[in-house]
Amino acid sequence: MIKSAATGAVLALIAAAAQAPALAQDNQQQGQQQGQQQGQQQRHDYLGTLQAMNGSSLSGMVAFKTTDEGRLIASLGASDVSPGMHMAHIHGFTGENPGDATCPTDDADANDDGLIDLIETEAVAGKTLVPLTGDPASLTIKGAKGYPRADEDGSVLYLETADIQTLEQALQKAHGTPLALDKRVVFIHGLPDGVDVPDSAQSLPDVPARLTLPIACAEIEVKPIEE
Ligand SMILES: [Cu+2]
Repeated sequence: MIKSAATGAVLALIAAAAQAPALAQDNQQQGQQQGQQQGQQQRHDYLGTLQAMNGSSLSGMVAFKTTDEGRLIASLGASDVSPGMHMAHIHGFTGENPGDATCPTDDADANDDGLIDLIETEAVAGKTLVPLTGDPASLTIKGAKGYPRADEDGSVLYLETADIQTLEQALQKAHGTPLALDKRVVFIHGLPDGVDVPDSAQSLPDVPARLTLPIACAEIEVKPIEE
């Protein structure tokens, strides 16, 4: 498998974060440091390859790593992204035993307008669950700070950590569903400025479709991360 620059960058980020307790334990009590052996069985790594949608040429990947300290390290690396902020979230089905969300194929374009809009993804990918922002566990979607931002060269590097227990509790309260990352997908949203979006493209209430149209999707799978 040939790794893109973004893939390499994200793997390096993940490895660095896992080895940097100061970063990984941000906002957490210092006293919770414990031996590497403890909790080893509960650790999982998750990876997903971003597939471009809706005319984007984006490439990249997402990764989630759980740490012995009960933190989730979320990271996203991508290239060929239009400069500026892009909403990005974990999407999936709700309920105690959620079904497996998948990335939409061309068949998802129900109204045949050539775009797969946010609403058209729901049949196969469920709803918006966890924002990739500065505070994922808040589950704040609209107006949240810290969404991934592409630089002038179109590169995105996002890295954030969250307390897994806080996140699980928030998801139970809001959606009655566990985190269950291997049943989820990640979407990156937001077409470039100036792109003509047909009125047929549906969106969230009061949010222009240009901002919510997906530009990439990744199915999350349990995978060992090479370090
Ligand atoms: Cu989303």
